[in-house]
Amino acid sequence: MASRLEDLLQGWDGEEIILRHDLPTNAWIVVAIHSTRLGPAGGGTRMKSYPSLEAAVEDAQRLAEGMTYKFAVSDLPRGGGKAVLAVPSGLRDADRASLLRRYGALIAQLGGLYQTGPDVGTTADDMDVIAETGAPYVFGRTPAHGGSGDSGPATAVGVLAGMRVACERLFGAGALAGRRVVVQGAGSVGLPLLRLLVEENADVTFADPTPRARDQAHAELGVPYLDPETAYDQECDVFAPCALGAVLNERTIPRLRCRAVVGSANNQLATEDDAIRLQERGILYAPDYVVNCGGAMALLGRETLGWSHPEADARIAATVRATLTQVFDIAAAEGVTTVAAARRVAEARLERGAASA
Ligand code: NAD
Ligand code: PPY
Repeated sequence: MASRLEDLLQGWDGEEIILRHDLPTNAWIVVAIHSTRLGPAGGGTRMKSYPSLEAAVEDAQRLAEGMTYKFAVSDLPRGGGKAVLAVPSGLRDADRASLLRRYGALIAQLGGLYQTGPDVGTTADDMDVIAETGAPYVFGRTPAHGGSGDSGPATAVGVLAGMRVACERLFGAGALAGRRVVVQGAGSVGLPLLRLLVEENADVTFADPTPRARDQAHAELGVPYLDPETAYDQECDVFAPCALGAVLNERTIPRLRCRAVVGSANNQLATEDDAIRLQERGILYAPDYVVNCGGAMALLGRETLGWSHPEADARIAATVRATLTQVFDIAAAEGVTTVAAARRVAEARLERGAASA
């Protein structure tokens, strides 16, 4: 009988999985290349502890698939990939740095097949370390090391643009002033998103279980915070998941009291059925990869295409607006979920891009 790991590897529709055990730290390195139809695979490096190797492989696979669609809707010449460093809990700083250097050497060995950047659990400083051995295939280094730095603010620009489009659909006007928005997670995307929403005079609250993140956002912006457990139950116009994946599921969707979901988290839906659950509840869902492409666009645009910071922000807002409008139009005209509509838009661009490559 095939093991669960074999099932995951054999059942995946992506191109390649590179799996390496790092003996000195007992970590697993998983590089998932989902598609190179539009170009070399790009996607960040996630570092965290997983309950099992299988869970790490599955996460890398799902995240890499999301990157394929994200680049397709961003009209950037990259395919989808993602790496997971599944580390034992309590990894010491020196061990962490040496793992990152060995991981960089693996990226260099792949010779450009996979190009990385930050994701949950890694920062611009970590990209500097990975680039010591992994250059030139590392995006998002610190500005001091020649990179474009934290991609969170650029991602927030795209999420804000997505919220405007959703509000236009629901209320006939995209202005966010007075709109009640609940932001789940005040990290590298959530905090700059909160800043933008406060500038727009939105009526914002947020939740974050990490005291440092919560206190920073509250002290800087004066916005009220919620118990993270109650975030789903808040009556609001827009719920913005900016923390974890799989937060929209059969347990949370019945609790939601929002009109729309627009957030940055990758893989927000636990299963495909959750798109139908949202539709049945009349909640307008902005598919994650359509609205969270800002970080990827800024990293590649600023580091390989010569975009200035303001140019990147303008392109991100315009791209999210155009794609999300198209997705909502298809969903409304054909009665399909926004997830199915987004998939169709992305697949069409993949076909077109592959044909012209
Ligand atoms: P981050 O780690 O900087 O921030 C996440 C925050 O969420 C942390 O402050 C954490 O304490 C908080 N959090 C954890 N569990 C929570 C819960 N149950 N309720 C509320 N808050 C909780 O991560 P990030 O870079 O801001 O990314 C957030 C999400 O957006 C991730 O899913 C990431 O994959 C996705 N994303 C990020 C970018 C980017 O540019 N950073 C781009 C695309 C997608
Ligand atoms: C994401 O948007 O989830 C990313 O992983 C961003 C990214 C894109 C390209 C290289 C590295 C990171």
